[in-house]
Amino acid sequence: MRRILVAAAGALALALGALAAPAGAVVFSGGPITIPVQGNGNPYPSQIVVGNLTGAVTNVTVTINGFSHTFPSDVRMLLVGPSGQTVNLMSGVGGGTDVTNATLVFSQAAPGTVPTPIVSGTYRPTPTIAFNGGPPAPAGPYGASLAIFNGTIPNGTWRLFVFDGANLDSGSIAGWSLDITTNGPAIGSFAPTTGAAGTQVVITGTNLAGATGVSFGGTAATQFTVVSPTQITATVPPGAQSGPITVTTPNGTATSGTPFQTTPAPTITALSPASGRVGTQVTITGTNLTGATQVSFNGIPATGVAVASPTQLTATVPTGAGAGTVTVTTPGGTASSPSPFTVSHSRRVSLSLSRTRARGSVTAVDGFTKCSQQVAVRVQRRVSGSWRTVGSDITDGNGRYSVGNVRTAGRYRAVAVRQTLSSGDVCSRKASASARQSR
Ligand SMILES: [Ca+2]
Repeated sequence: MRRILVAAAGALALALGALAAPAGAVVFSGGPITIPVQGNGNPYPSQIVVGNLTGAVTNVTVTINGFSHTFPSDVRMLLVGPSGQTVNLMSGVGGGTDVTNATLVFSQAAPGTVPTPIVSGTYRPTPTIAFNGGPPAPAGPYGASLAIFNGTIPNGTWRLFVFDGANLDSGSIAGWSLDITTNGPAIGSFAPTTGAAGTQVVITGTNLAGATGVSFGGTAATQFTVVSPTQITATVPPGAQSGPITVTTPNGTATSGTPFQTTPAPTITALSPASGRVGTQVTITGTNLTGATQVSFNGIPATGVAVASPTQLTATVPTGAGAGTVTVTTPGGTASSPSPFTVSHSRRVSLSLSRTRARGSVTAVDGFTKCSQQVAVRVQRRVSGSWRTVGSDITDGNGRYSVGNVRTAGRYRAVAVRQTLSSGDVCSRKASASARQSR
């Protein structure tokens, strides 16, 4: 229904969209509004609740979608921000020419105002007459520039009051939205999304410049680098639990929408047995052992590692291992045993007798040379049913010993005595086969 006959058909909805929203703008959408023949729109106002933005507003654009009316100059639109600032977006504009399903973007940076007749486009607010809607719309005077919102806090309820100021002719709005840009930080994404302490994480977002702090699950990162206003690299701190990442700048604190998952550090609580030879299978009990990539005995990688459960794994004492701390390395870190594992080293002792001397060597079966070199050897003769030491020596760098005093006829043997080294390694006692000296 039109009060004035106009030949033109409804304006074409031209998608001009020349002014893209600034980088980092966040869009919030509101629902449809019915515009009656005369009076307040329904709802009055239409509301958009904005939350979780940081910092202060630096730009707001408003989009009116699906605007239709048979006499658009009847329409008044007032936007009210959460702190009470107002902008008369469009009142008394468009004359009597039908507008059908137009998209009107209000941006203070647009070059022009809403034209008559109305076509889709991006425009500055165009209040050609006063907004004189009643409560609950606030009383005037009203702002005419969207810059009035700059510097305000964006979070809260934004209200759009629409009403029809003249009889006859009605219309509708399909929906509306706010594109809000702030100077506050925001986190868009981060990678990787899981990791252990020490993992470097790339955080991508906006307004990250000047960051003074980064945290993972509430634990402050001690190392982070602001690469650019849109990127920070940060290292997951020790002890961090799974949880959101935050970035704090002088303009606020951004919180990631999803948690960073930390890989928990492993622990070792017990070794069973706590001592043994090379080749012994040891059961290691602890926590967070899943995914163990290496088990070491005093720095020597174990063989036969098998993870039975998150709290238990087995490993075999490797050749070359000495006494010392057992470590388990998982993606979450490296755990050390609370007490050392003791390695006992089996030995072989050879003996040959000349007319005057007993000679031979000590060999560590597992190759652990500290149990063959510089170790004590006693040479003994069998006397009246027991072994009596006739001489002793310390082996040389090749494990060899040499003892005199074997001229007396009888049975002899050489004994490498049990020794516990300062490292905790145990060199097992071993006697050679006996040999006979005959005169
Ligand atoms: Ca009307």
